[in-house]
Amino acid sequence: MATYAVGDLQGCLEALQCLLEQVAFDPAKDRLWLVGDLVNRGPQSLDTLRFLYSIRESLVCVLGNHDLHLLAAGQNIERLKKADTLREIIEAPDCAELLDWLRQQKLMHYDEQRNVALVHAGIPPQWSLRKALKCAAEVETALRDDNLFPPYLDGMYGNDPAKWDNDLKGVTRLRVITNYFTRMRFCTAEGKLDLKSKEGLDSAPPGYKPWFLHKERKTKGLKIIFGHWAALEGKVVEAGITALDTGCVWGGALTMMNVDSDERLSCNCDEHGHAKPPVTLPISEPSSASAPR
Ligand SMILES: [Mn+2]
Repeated sequence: MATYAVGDLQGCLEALQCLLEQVAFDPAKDRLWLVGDLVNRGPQSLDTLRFLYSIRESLVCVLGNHDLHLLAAGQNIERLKKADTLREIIEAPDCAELLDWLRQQKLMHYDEQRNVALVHAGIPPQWSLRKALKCAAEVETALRDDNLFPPYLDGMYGNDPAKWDNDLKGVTRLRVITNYFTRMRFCTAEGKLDLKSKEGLDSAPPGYKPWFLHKERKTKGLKIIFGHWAALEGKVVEAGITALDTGCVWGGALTMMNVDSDERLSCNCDEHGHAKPPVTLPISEPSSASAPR
């Protein structure tokens, strides 16, 4: 029995299948942790969701911003934007079943035995593990509650307020929690968010740092696995912190790690998010030759 964590899928089902084959993943014995952003932008959002649903008993899944956007579009299709590739899901005959399952997923998973947390974007520096779990649970409760679900999705969008305050109430409170767990990259030591910069470590606005690099961060000692930030290319040198989004949907790769050994493997993708045929070295054929798929 092995436990693997995989980066943002964004509808790149071929790459996921390629990695599961490489480790001979057995849903009856093995476990797969997903950092969220299961769908959108990539080529096979509906098929990806259907596949994950079929092995749901073997999954631990936290929600990303694109997954929440899908849930919101499921309530109101007008929310779909031009770049979204989610319409096929909304119009599928099994949409309700798939989104009902998605709604039950968490914002944060904590494995006590391993002392590992799984989140989509991160945990703000000013929150302890306990605080983070409490706040995640507030959103998870709203997601599962038929009365709270629609107003939560309505009020979820937006960048303000930029910073947590214990006195925040209602949908505003849930919006800040959601932004921390699913959209954060750079923030101040006090947790004030900058949601505009999306590039690498050196693109921090003055006074801001990547959420995991603040000296005062209260979750030091906890292992944290996250996705969302493709520009990091999976390269983070900070004790306990593992970045798994290597941009498969943007012509990068899908990365998977064994949660216990930290061993990583990846599947390269083309610019449309399709898995590239495995490269065999030494290359004896012209590099332009691509095997028919
Ligand atoms: Mn994301």
